[in-house]
Amino acid sequence: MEEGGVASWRNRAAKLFPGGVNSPVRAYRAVGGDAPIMVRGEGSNVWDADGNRYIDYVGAFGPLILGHADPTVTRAINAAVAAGGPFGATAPGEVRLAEMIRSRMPSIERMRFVNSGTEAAMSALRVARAATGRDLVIKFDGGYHGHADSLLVEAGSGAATLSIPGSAGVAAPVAAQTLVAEYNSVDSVSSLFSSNRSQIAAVIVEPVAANMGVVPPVRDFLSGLRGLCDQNGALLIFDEVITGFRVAPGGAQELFGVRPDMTVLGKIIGGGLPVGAYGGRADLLDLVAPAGNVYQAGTLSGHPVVMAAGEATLAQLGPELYATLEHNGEKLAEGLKSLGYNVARAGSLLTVFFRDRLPVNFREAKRCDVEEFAGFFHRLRAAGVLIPPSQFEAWFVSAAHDDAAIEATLQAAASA
Ligand code: KE4
Repeated sequence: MEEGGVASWRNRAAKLFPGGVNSPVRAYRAVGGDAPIMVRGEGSNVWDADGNRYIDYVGAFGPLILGHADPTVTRAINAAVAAGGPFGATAPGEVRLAEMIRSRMPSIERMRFVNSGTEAAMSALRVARAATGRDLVIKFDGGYHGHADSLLVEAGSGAATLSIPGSAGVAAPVAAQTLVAEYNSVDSVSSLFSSNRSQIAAVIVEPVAANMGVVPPVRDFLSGLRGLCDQNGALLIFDEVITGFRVAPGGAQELFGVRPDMTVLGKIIGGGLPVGAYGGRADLLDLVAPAGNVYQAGTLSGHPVVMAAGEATLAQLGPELYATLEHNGEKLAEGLKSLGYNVARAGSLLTVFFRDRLPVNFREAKRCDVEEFAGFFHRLRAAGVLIPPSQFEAWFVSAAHDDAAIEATLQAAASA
């Protein structure tokens, strides 16, 4: 066990990192209370530095579809580490993992590995601008695609369609290149295309929104985006960093039968190690250096250990695994509903929303009672169940959450 308890580690971290964390959501600002210090994970459980065990629905925010410390993934990582590298050169693991991805997502004819979802999303937008010669892109209010400047924007006020910076440090002219539409509203996208004719390079969308809480696409939303992009000469980019290989073997694009021009991936394809990838039509990816003139590079892109973890993960994602994920997700969601909670679910992703009706967009999601959510969060935590510390995140159910874990979760929720 690491030396020192939670308080000691938290104090040391507070002196080193902004807010004491290496990613904001971990600081628990949305729910209050003391952020945890985790030291071990196994299956569906995590332990903090004081030895407290939790049933974990954070799952590192998505990568751990098999649960913590999957033995096969761990063995693959250990073997890859022992083999040396990275090499600053292509290695077989990149080829094997890319072939696995392409076999499951045929829209990804060619791809490039990077080291985070952020890198993947910003690179895909760069390709889209190069391919179309246009500068503007459309994202959705409540959609999150990493922290690249052009994606940290908020909807302009009122009629103004130009966005304003969503973070300090984002230059206004950069923010103005991104237009913000309303999720599940094809009309809001259509009007942006009409008022910005021939200027929009791409629409980037989470095919199942998971960063406003889980908000599935309404009928004809995704196909409507496909049609608008085709009519207006723009590219459709699916951000499948969360949904990829989770909501179906071929991701949301298989589940909903809509083929994007490019796809952004992350999380699961790295088996818990730092990864991202963007890919799609061959003619688009061949614009990327050194094949083309869109520059993008990365010292550790395609890292052999990351590729081995991703390969060992995807290799286990077969029909039985998806049946288990669906069983686990459904059992948990139906159990929570029977306790009176309002639950949105997409496979093994779910969110308990504290409002009378399930939201269909971020404007509605923001009307949730976040105070009530915070109370629910802390009562579950006290009962040994850890969910993401924000109303606007998804619970990540893994294949390792067996019936006992789910029943214990429901017992905790019954009195939360
Ligand atoms: P990363 O750069 O964090 O690897 O990926 C960014 C990203 C891109 N696209 C989608 C749909 C995402 O959900 C993310 C990152 N997800 C958040 C959780 N909602 C990561 C958690 C965090 O920021 O610490």
